[in-house]
Amino acid sequence: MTAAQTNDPKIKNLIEGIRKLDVDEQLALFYFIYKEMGDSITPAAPGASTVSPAVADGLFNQVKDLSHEEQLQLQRDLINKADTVHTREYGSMSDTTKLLFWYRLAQGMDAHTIIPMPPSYELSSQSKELMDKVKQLDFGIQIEFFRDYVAPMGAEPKAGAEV
Ligand code: 45D
Repeated sequence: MTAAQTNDPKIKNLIEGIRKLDVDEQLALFYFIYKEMGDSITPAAPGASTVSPAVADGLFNQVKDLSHEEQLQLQRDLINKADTVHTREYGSMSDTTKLLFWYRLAQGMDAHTIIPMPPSYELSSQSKELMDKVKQLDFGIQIEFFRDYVAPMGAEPKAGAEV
């Protein structure tokens, strides 16, 4: 379920820049952005009415039970749009629910139920530049940017009851 993508050129350029990074670097950058945003992400945000916490948690709980290596692979699969049971389930979620799912993953990393970042991981200078640009966006635009970034990830859900 992918809503219309923004036409805001600032957001488009940023997303294009990020998608050019390799998958692991995208994951790392996304985590650093999460860290940077910290407490400004609150589940009581304006779009909260279009979010399905039970759906996000349903997928999150499945991921939590995987091995660390499988958890990392699943996140790579989402970015690579690989077609798996999990990425199809992801693809069936609303865009804001996808965002909540990523937020849960990041929280899970902090709680060590999800594979954490290697402690010495350093962002490339290219990623740091992108991060600075994200930081300069107004909060509302940042949210729009995140939503557009995570919306096309994963795979299309199959028709009918099949997942
Ligand atoms: O070994 O309206 C590497 C809601 C290297 C509410 C790695 C919201 C190799 C409703 C690949 C780096 C809250 C949903 C390992 C709004 C290696 C609403 C691992 C807002 C281990 C607006 C890297 C939600 C890994 C928002 C595992 C704004 C990286 C949510 C994982 C924002 C990175 C969420 C992850 C963000 C990043 C989540 C999981 C920014 C997640 C970022």
